[in-house]
This record gives sequence, structure tokens and C-alpha cells, in this order.
Amino acid sequence: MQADADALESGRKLFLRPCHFVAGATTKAQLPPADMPEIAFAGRSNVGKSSLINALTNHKALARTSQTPGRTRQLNFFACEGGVRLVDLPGYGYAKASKSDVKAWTKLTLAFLKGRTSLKRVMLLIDARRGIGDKDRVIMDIFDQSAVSWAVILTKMDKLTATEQEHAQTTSEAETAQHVAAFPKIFPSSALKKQGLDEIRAHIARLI
Ligand SMILES: Nc1nc2c(ncn2[C@@H]2O[C@H](COP(=O)(O)OP(=O)(O)O)[C@@H](O)[C@H]2O)c(=O)[nH]1
Ligand SMILES: [Mg+2]
Repeated sequence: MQADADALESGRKLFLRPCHFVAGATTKAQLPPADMPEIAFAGRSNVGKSSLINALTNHKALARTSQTPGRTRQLNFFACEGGVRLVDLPGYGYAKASKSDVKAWTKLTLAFLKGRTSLKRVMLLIDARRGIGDKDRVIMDIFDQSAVSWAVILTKMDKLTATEQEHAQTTSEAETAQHVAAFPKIFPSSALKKQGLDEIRAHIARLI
């Protein structure tokens, strides 16, 4: 369809121009002003958030990858000159974190999700090998209650066989469809193989 072709082209163009780090916020006062459309990325630590942000923006090390898991507690903002700001939210579910982990997913993250007028969508990353887990379900409920609209991205699809990919996609899509605030289609991706990126870029371009 022409509309799809147009969105793919807009998505491609959106990330042709450079992105740069603007802020790492640990307090509300450090949040940049809500003056630009924003897309946030959420997920368990190690799910591949930083890798995906780098792949989407055609940067090698815009977001830092493979940091000590569970230690990133700040909201990192990246401004893309094409006209969007990407937000790398703190990862949750790190096994060695305390049991109040989700609470510690920081008041700031929750405040951000609930009160950010510029936030167009949260992309919830799910490791395709693990599928949606209980910790992800807690976050989905938080999104639903926060009235943010969200969409699921399956990461690390390259680690799965074709049959496993199919299964991961069907089961995640069926569960996501139960949530009214969720976008019904999910996005399979591999940052490593640079797969599924055009569709995610097009999705973002449509929202801003
Ligand atoms: N095979 C594969 N590995 C990936 C992919 N994306 C990320 N990883 C690896 O997963 C680990 C965590 O990635 P990172 O982006 O730091 O995750 P984050 O904690 O969610 O930001 C790193 O070792 C990455 O190299 C992918 O698409 N395919
Ligand atoms: Mg990261």
C-alpha cells in the first residue's frame, strides 16, 4: 500500500540525521522540557534496549550497551535531529536486584509515564527467547493504568529458529491483544542482524 511505503520512507528519513545524548535524568528536575515528541523504550535489563536504540538511529554507541545489568537507574534522553526524542527507560527485573524491584523501577519512571504530555508511545521490549514474563506483565498493567499507549517489540529474533520465531510472535501477539492500550501488532526485530528496524522506524514516524 502507498500509505505503508510513505511511512517506511518517513521512518527512514527520520533517522538519517544524527541523534545525540541530551540528558540522563535521575530526578524530575533533570527531565528535559516536554517540547518534542518522545518515544520511550522499556524492558527487562539485558533485553536489548540500548542495542535497539543504536540500531534504529544508525549509531554504534549512542546508548551504552552491556553495562552492568540492573545498574542503569536513570532515564536517558536522545534527541534526533529528524524530529523525535528517544527515551531509554531504566531496565527492570534484574535477578540480583531487591524484591521491591518494580517499585525501585523508580518513582521517576512512573511519574514520567503518567505525566509526560510529549510521550507518544512506549515500546515494550520482550526477549523473543523468553517471551512475556510476569515482570513484564506487571509493567503492562502499569502502562494500562498510566494511560500510555504502548507496543511490543520482540528482540534478538536472530537467536530463534524459524519455527520458534513464529511461535514467539503468535503467543506474544495474542497476549498483547488483551490490552486495550496496546498496539495490536507486534514488531519482531534483531538489532544484531538489523532486522525489523524499518517497520519500527515507520511506526515511530507515524506517531510524531
Ligand atoms: N543475538 C543478539 N544479541 C543482542 C541483540 N540485541 C542485544 N543483544 C545483546 O544482549 C545484551 C544486552 O544488550 P543491551 O542492548 O545492553 O540491553 P539493555 O540492558 O536492554 O540495554 C548484549 O550482550 C547485546 O550484545 C540482538 O538483536 N541479537
Ligand atoms: Mg541499556
